[in-house]
Amino acid sequence: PLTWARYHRAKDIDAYLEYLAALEPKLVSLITIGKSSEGRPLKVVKISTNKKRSEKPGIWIDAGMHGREWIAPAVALFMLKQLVENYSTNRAVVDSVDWYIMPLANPDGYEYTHNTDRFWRKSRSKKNRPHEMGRIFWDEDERCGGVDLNRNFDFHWGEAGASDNACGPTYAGPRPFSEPETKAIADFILEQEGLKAYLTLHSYSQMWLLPWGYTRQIAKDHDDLMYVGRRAIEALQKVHGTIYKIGSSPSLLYPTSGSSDDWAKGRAGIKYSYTVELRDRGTYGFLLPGSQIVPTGRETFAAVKVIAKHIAKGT
Ligand code: 0X9
Ligand code: ZN
Repeated sequence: PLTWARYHRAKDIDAYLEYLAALEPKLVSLITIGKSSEGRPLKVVKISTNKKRSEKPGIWIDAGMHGREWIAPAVALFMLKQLVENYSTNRAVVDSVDWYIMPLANPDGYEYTHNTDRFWRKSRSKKNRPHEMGRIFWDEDERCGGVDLNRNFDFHWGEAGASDNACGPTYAGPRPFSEPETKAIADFILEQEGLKAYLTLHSYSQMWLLPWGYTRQIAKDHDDLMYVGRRAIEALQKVHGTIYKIGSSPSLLYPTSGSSDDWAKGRAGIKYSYTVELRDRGTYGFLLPGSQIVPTGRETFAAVKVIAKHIAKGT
């Protein structure tokens, strides 16, 4: 059965989004922002108490850019549940902020991890190498399709920490925004006014990462991002004692370029841009048991509410 203790397939996730929209039509709108390489709809849930043009600050959250990181879409869904089904408890953040949540940014990669290769990371676009037209491949994988969506954004694309090897897991793609998924996200984000926070949910390692990823230099407003991020992980820790590290990607992990967090800040001008690496720290890694969905959802939502309340104050 569909429960919060299990990870769900793309079609069941979509069905839940439809359910939420039907449950609270005044609050929830479902927006299809494009189609994946394999033709799946790319869906964003907008939660807003005013349907018309809004003066409110906005927060964007995407999840599942990497197929194998199953906890991320599950946490995005859990937050949607809190915002919509438990609206009365979370009024403060629903009424003061417009929420844009995309639970499944890479539906093709996600489905591929369910039916073929549990550790697939990239999109599932097919490669077109003109000189290979007509060639018969040994098997599906020999073609080395797929692009790392988190290396495909048009900001310092193809520099440090991205691969130009189409067979590698961090392949940046043939050009920036070669993938319909990244292009759709970027176009949609640029159309919105008033976005003040950008969050992208990944796993694993329990880290709250802030720009820049492409350089070791700190952002001009690094202190603001650290201050708000610290308060977020403090709130997170209060729920179940889970400890997060905070800092930039080069200082805690490794540098990467063409990543969505850098693009959101550097190109889209969204001040509070973070990559959240959810549970755990490696005990289960990508195979985090479904029994951890609810606790991970609870603690992450506590942190996200700190960010939402902060942007609601208008600073
Ligand atoms: O490498 C990534 O894309 C992210 N880690 S993951 O294990 N989920 O793949 C980290 C990205 C952090 N952001 C930047 N470095 N810009
Ligand atoms: Zn990831």
